[in-house]
Amino acid sequence: MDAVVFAVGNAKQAAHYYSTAFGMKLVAYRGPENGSKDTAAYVLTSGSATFEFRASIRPGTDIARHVAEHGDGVIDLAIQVPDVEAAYAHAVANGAKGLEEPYTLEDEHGKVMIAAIAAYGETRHTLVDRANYGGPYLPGYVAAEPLVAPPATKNGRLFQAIDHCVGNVELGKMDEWVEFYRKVMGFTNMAEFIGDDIATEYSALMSKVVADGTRKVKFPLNEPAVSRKKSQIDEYLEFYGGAGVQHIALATNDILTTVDQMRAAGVRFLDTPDSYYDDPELRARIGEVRVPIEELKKRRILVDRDEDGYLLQIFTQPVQDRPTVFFELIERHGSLGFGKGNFKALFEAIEREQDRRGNL
Ligand code: TYF
Ligand code: FE
Repeated sequence: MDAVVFAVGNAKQAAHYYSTAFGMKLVAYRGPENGSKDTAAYVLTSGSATFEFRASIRPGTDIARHVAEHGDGVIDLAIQVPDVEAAYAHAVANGAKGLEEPYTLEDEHGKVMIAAIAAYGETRHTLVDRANYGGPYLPGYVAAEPLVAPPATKNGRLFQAIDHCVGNVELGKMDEWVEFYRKVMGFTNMAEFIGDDIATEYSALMSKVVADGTRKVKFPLNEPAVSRKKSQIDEYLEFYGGAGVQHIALATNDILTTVDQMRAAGVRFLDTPDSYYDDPELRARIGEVRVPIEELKKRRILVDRDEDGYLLQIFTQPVQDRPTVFFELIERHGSLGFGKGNFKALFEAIEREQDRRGNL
């Protein structure tokens, strides 16, 4: 993953939130002071994860329209590729809608090659080759000083990478988008999926995961399933105004400290009932993990084990007023999955929140 680009109403305040609550470091800026007439953009990093927050500084721009329509949300999942021209040509030849033909950006730090293709909804994938670039982000951006001191952790951050990025698409569209990632991007299906069986029982969604050959880029895709209550995916689609990015999972090596620090900074997480931790079946299934279950229970962190190992995970509440984008924190110990064993508890927690929002 190169970067996740968010369109927001107020990028200055978003930069502050992701600095103070997510422990990210402001590294670059672009705005009217350095030649951007219409937009302000703040770039923050945490390990290899890069987020850009872009806002309109005047009416009538495409960012202003995007935010008016969708609220704060993700406009671009930018991906690094070794050869932008070849990737773009392959994508378009296999049915992708081209948004920007390959071009070069250049400044005193070097050269970046860029192209862009359309993905689900109004989301795009920018294809980036920054192998010959040494600047803070991209040409056109200037280096910026961190807003606050780094988090008090061993390596001065709360997470070190983007683990996966999940998209919600309309009913009946999941397989079309899986095909898109297979043909256009050369991705393959990962084993984990939520099919009809799980959907009808409790989840009200179907899900498949596609990933690149290195498994560095992992994109689960959800579609709503028909159920008695409004699916959490339907709720997203209604409030976002169509398909879009649902959650970004952030990899941490110390999920206990990350959750403690984010909570202390005001981030709210989904709650999990005590019964989850007290269930003897769960205890037997997960066996020994690196901390006592009591430590997980205190923080409402979920745990799942499969044939390769285990993972710890927790989900934030939506991070804007609309019930749309949220984050996941994930600490992997061998497991390559997405927490299949937690789907029931997780979806029940999400449904409790939907009920609080008046879902019928
Ligand atoms: O990415 C995943 O698949 C897990 C589980 O609406 C998940 O994080 C799947 C669907 C969903 C929320 C979480
Ligand atoms: Fe996830």
